[in-house]
Amino acid sequence: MIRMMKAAIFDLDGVIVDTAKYHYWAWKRLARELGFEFAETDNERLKGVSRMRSLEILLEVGGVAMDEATRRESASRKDGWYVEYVEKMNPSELLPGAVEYVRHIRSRGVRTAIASASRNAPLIIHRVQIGSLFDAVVDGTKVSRAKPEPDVFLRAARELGIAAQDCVVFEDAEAGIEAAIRAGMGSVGVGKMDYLQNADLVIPSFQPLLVISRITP
Ligand code: B16
Ligand code: MG
Repeated sequence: MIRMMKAAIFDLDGVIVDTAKYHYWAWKRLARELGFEFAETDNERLKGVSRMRSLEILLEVGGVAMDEATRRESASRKDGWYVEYVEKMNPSELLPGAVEYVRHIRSRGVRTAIASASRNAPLIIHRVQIGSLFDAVVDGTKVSRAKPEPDVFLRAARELGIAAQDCVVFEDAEAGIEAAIRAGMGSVGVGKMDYLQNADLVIPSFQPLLVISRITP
């Protein structure tokens, strides 16, 4: 289906910045305290999913049972460690080509938004100084149903005032591509084909799009 991109909706972690490593370090620390090791390969399963769902996956990996109150306390302890890393972030941690691409499409009149599962998205955006590049920011505090449900992208489209079919989502996680499809939007997977094969287009980074934007009128 050929569509006009009137709005571009960007996931944050894995698309604009790489905070996955900070999530990993903090979850790994929690796992150690609970008496097991959490491998980087298992961390792939946490990308794009909510904080509480991430904890569920972690506990599944470690074979640990935990009551609801302890789950809440553990998730918030992990978040404290994660936020310590995020507070030290700066613009050098922006992923290559992302900001240039956002600037380019904005100069062509495309509206832009961030749609992230993270409740820390506003802090990250502030630390890497990209707030002025987006017309709307929808984070994990604004929607109750996480990706792969389409809510976060539909809310972003509503805030931008653009119909879903005219939006294109940029995502690094399988759950995010699924959410974009369910929202009736176009999708660009940023990363490896293995996880993103359902996207309309998969790119390893923003660099190829920047090259195309330089050679097309
Ligand atoms: P928080 P995204 C997601 O960000 C991360 O990819 C995922 O690993 C994390 O569990 C989720 O945010 C929630 O983050 O604990 O900060 O609320 O990719 O949707 O930008
Ligand atoms: Mg992501």
